[in-house]
Amino acid sequence: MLIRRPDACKSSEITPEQHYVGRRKFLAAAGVLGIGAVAGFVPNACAQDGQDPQVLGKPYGLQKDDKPTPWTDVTTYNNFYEFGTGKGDPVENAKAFKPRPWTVMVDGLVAKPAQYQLEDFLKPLVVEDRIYRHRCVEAWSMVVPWRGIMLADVLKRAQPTSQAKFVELTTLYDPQRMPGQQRSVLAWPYVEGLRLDEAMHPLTMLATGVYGRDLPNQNGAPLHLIVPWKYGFKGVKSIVRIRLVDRQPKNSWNISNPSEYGFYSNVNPEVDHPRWTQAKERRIGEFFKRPTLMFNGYAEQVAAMYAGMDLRKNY
Ligand SMILES: Nc1nc2c(c(=O)[nH]1)N[C@H]1C(S)=C(S)[C@@H](COP(=O)(O)O)O[C@H]1N2
Ligand SMILES: [Mo]
Repeated sequence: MLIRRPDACKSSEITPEQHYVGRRKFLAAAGVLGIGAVAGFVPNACAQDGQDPQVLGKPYGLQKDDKPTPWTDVTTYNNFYEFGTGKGDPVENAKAFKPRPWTVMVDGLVAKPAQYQLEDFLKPLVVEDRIYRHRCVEAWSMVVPWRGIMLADVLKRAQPTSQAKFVELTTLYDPQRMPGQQRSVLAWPYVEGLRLDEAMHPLTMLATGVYGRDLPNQNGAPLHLIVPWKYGFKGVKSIVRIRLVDRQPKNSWNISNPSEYGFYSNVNPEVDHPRWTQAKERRIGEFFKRPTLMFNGYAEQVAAMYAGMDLRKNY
């Protein structure tokens, strides 16, 4: 199989098969299938350090014409208000941010609450590369090769009690290190929540990387929640606390503007934002708009969780 690389990119040691399945899976798949059985995505942008970004991982819910959004777009077009409200602000203003050392607290209604150093938090858990669709509430979208752990594995380790019904996830609060927090654009720290079944869903990830690399600061290093059937703002960045609670948590966007941002925030082309349509989206890097899909294309996997709920009321 031929992999064409942009000339400016150095070739790397990885094989085409590894592009597709990721290193760990590759070893297993190579044994079972024989090498060379699968097609790979061609990396379509060069990383700033001159190495190829690796499109690793298994695609989840991708449509026929979905291709990974170039590394450069994924890492320079960001929403991260702690580092400014412009799309280009986070990559500039988060340069000096140090996401190590980092501590994560898992507490609330669990049998085993604990505060972890990031390395200990991650060490026993399975890391996977997964390509997901990503839809922002602002009607643009991307396709992103994330690397990360499953939130379900984190929760199982903590052992939620029978009273636990929701999970609340919180960004670091440190206005010195996150200068955007010196202005009251949002209720800081940024908080998001999921119902326990949503948090336990096998698609729900905590990203630790993208394109096979450690997560850049602007993408929410070192831990960024990824819930691919919901609008991007549910995906709280730079998480320091995961708390199990018995009531629906208050989420930052809902606090600042309840009529525009609900708790569920499921991608739904039939429920418009009060100020714009959600029926279509602009894929970053493309000119023509695409129709938005129910649950961002993940209906088959997640619709059952919302059976019987009025999704206009629970927006
Ligand atoms: N702490 C925090 N998390 C955040 C945000 C933010 O401003 N602060 N923005 C959200 C929004 S609106 C989106 S679309 C995604 C963007 O993630 P990305 O930059 O990795 O694509 O992060 C979400 N998580
Ligand atoms: Mo967003």
